[in-house]
Amino acid sequence: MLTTAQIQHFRDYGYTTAPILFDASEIRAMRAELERFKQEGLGRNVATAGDGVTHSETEVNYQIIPLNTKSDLFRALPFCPKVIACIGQLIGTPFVRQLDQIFLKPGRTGAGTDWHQDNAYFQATDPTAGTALWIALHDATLENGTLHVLPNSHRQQFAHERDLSSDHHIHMQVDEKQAVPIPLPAGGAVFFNYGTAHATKRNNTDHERAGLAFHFLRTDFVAGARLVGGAVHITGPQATGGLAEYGVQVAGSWDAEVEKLANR
Ligand SMILES: O=C(O)CCC(=O)C(=O)O
Repeated sequence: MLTTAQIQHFRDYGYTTAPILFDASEIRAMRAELERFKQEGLGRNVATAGDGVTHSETEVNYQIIPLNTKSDLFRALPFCPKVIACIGQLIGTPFVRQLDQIFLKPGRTGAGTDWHQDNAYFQATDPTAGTALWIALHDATLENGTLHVLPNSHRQQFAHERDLSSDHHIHMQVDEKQAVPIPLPAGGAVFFNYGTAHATKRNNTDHERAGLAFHFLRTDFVAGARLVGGAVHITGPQATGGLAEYGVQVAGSWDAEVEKLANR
């Protein structure tokens, strides 16, 4: 559960951090899945050579999306009790899981994901009814390009245009002096609402860094939003523990999925 101060920070500035959300065995399990994704080639490099089309041969922003179709572990994560508790504290209940993805930045060649507000994609009528949960799968530092946010930016809607360093992203202009970097140990997390402008930076180290991102939206805002990634009911009367959406009971499986993968 988040403290009153963490929740208040989210309300006041549009984001809050939880430096130890996942423990060492959970991180081992998540990284084991990441390794499998890499080996099986389940992601793709979305970085382009400045024209928004031609894939870069020198920069890599390796995006794996969606995750729930590729991994029982990541399918189970939004139903994990501590995740449900935190999301409910921040945006209220009931809520759905909207999107799940990983951005992997290889050492030296890893490219950032440029500044944007998620609500420029999702178009929820109130951006504060949704939140991202961004989890550091490796220690995330200034040097390897951790997540940066623009405090208070959720109070304003910024114009976006196509980001020509990616094959599908959009981006916005930001005064970098106002930006706040969020260094985190592996297993730490940042929650930021759909209106909070954020970016990651290039990885200037020899080691890879990955960020795991989920997006959650209050159920009463689903009808008015662009549902990129679909909607899985996590809490509320329409929630079936994943049965309705996936055909199997997913809620309650997090610990067993972690156990299966953590000591591989
Ligand atoms: O991890 C990244 O590079 C970008 C994450 C992000 O922008 C998002 O999840 O909205």
